[in-house]
Amino acid sequence: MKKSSSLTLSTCIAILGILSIETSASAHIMLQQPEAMVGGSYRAVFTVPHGCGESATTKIEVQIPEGVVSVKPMPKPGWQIDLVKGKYDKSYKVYHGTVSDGVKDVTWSGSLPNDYYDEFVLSVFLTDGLAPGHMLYFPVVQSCANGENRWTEIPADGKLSADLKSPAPALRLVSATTSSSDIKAGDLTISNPWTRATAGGAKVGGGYLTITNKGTAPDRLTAVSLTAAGNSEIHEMKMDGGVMQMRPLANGLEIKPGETVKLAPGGYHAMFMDLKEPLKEGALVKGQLTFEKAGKVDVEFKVEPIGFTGEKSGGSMSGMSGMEGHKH
Ligand SMILES: [Cu+2]
Repeated sequence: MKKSSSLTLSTCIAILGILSIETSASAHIMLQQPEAMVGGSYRAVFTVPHGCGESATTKIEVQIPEGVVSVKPMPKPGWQIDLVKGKYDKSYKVYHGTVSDGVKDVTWSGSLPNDYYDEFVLSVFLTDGLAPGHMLYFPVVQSCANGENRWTEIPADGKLSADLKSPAPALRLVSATTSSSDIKAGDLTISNPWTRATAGGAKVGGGYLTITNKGTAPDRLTAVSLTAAGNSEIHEMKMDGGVMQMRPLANGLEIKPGETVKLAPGGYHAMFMDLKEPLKEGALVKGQLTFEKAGKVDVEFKVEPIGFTGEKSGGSMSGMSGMEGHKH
């Protein structure tokens, strides 16, 4: 082959051809929301991007893995639904009681031309029998007017679905927000109090945590304190004329029944002032929260590294720079 600085037309076509084949091969049947919490319900949306080669899809069969219960398919106009029910390997706790049998296989029959895309939806419950941190696989058999695709391959330990030709749609299981380190105070659950390490003799810091109100009445966070700080306030950050501003919440922070309020960089936070000593990474610093109804609650703020922005960082670094420019 002659070496040339510009690609010939046939080379372009060849490359484009290869690309389009690779694109269609990687367009697997997948779950739209690839992560869910165990011990809760989950809306499993299977996306079907193509048929078998050029052939129209006529059937989508989803096999329900053990530990997934209360399976209900969403009806689809033009598609017939068939359920296969049976006994589970064991019984599982659902909201009110236990179940030991149910839907194990769901099939939609209809027609989806290769040129079209569609979604097939199941409402399910992910029982506590499932292990957070692991992947859960929903094997799918896609039948077409001509042939079938078996999306049933499950990676061996330490291998990735991406390495497989026809991987089963996968769901990453995560633990429910309630962890053993959560603090309960009446109807409130307080989780993950943290702050940031300070450097260069900084006298201010931010405090962050999550509060959930599982009761039927509102409560209010009225004060925060930190043993290492001379003074602490509850602040909010707001955009004001295009500038991020902080201000103390004179009446504290309301936590409505059934709601979760997050104190996080870029939003509500505790403002620790007149720090008596630097906050050292890895340390636990004692503090206290005061609620109107739940009363005083002792907490420990974990000191995270400088620049830490919380588990879902995103663009919340702006919260930090705003804080550094904060004057009292
Ligand atoms: Cu502040």
